[in-house]
Amino acid sequence: MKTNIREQLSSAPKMALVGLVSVISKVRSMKSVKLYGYATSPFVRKTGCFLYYKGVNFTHMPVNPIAPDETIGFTNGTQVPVLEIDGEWKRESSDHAHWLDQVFPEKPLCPPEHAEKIAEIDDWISHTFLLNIFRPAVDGMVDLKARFRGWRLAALVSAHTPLPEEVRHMWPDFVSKAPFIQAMAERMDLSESIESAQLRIGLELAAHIGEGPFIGGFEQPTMLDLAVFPQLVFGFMFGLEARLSAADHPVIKSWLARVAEHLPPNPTLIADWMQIQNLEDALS
Ligand SMILES: N[C@@H](CCC(=O)N[C@@H](CS)C(=O)NCC(=O)O)C(=O)O
Repeated sequence: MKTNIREQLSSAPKMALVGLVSVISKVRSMKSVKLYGYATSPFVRKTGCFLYYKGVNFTHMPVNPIAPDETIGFTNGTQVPVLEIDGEWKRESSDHAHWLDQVFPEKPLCPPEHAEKIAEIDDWISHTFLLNIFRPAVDGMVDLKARFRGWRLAALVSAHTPLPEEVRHMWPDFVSKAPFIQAMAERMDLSESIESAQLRIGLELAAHIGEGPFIGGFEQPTMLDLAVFPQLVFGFMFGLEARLSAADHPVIKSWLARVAEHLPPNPTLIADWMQIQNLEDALS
């Protein structure tokens, strides 16, 4: 018994040293990760969800859309999201998924064995699903409902980077006239009505989920699920829509519940104190 205690006592400093060394090496291997952007951008929310899903510690660096130079001047551009890892930075949200997989291989966003199928569906997400989110802005936020939406978006931006009152008032017009939105308009089929485009894209999404459990029939979430999910819940959680309309489709509703299990309760980057409704309530 005595020997045991003595042995234990003599090994205690060694164990403490081993613990200390492992803490030091963890701290050393910790990367500095920053995500620059405003959370009203679907592309910023997408990269945000990549980081949340992987469990990577990161700092959200809010960018003021009317003064982007203050934060992302180092890129010589105005486009968000910008992901920075240990001082190196990249634009383009889909490229972020591949970069994150290289730096943090656990929980791959694009498992190599599925890369081809993922690239194909990601193309639909970028050029159809995400593009269509900007359709109301392209059509001009002219009716009162659309203007309320625009004002709420301005309030959400203001929660992080306060905008002057006049700017908030004019936000729906600013958004509609933004050059990048005008450029998107050129890639849209404006002959299809908003309602019919929304319905068609919703059905296409349900087809991509199919039997699931995740988009493309994959067993684990990938960059595809994380690109779509935050867009479908954002409006409901933050006061842009009263009901979670995406959950009207049973396939999409159960998929939303499955993806939600892999993310924090607020996966959108918008400050918690701006949240109006809980996703749990809509999915239960
Ligand atoms: N293909 C890019 C699109 C990013 C994008 O369009 N970002 C918009 C915000 S939603 C933006 O930064 N617009 C301002 C600008 O381009 O000057 C991506 O996937 O990251």
